[in-house]
Amino acid sequence: MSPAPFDPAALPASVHLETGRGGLPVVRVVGRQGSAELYLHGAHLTSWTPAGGLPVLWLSAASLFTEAKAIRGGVPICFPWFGANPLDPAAPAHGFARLSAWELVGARDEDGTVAVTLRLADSPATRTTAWPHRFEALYTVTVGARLTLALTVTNRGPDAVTFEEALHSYLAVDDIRATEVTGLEGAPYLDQLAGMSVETDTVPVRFSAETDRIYLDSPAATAVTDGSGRTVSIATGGSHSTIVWNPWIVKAGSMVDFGDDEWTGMVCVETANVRTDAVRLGPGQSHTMSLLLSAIA
Ligand code: TA6
Repeated sequence: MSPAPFDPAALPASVHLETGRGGLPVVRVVGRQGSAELYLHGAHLTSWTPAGGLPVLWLSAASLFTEAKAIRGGVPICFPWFGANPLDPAAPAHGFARLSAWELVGARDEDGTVAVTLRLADSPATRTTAWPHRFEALYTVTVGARLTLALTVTNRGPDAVTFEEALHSYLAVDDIRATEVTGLEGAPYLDQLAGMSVETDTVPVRFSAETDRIYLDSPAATAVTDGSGRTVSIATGGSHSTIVWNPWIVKAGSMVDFGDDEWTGMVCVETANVRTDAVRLGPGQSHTMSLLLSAIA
């Protein structure tokens, strides 16, 4: 059952639907507990700043705000596949969700914490892709002193479906060379830069070159410390994969929407269900994947 049409005039005073960069519609949240920007293009969260704190998400200064391209930074939504599509080499990397126009279907401010819900459902465009299934996705961004992201996918078709998903979070760091990711020690990972070889680290993830790791059946909690004294903790629900990525110098220089020197200021720690952790839903079933970000200065 599709939700009742949402009346943008019913928005709380802390939520504004405006025209953002590139003329793309953006939901701007200015709540007592935190502020954020959420583009309808891709349901793309481009910024979150807890009240009295520093921005937690990284956004490239070279990002292209156009419907033809995913925004670089923030939290892209990868759905219904991760990376290249194995059935269709011409399909967009990381699926169609981050290239789609989502609709605003809900917004509420509860004591300064603001929740905004966007919706995407199958369409003639999605039904001609390598994943042609009937579905509804609801994405709720809850902006406060902490940030909660929750992606609920419902199978609206008559058959079971399997999909991959990732909340591809770009976190701002003081210097990637002084940054470490804890919580994944001892967990096996696929090294995407070494033919998907299976490796294990007994120490926190540290960075001295391009790093691209897929942890399957991964722990539910990680944390990022960047040498500046700030720690960002990531607690997940319904997620069994974690991806850790920094492009380093050469790959950063190869991306038109990524500044050549920006690689030092970001790390991706992605909350996901990919490869053998892909989600399988029977007809009418739903699945929610969530993450909770807390910044501890
Ligand atoms: O999450 C890591 C990754 O799969 C990397 O391999 C790199 O491709 C990154 O995602 C960014 O992908 P994008 O399609 O957004 O340029």
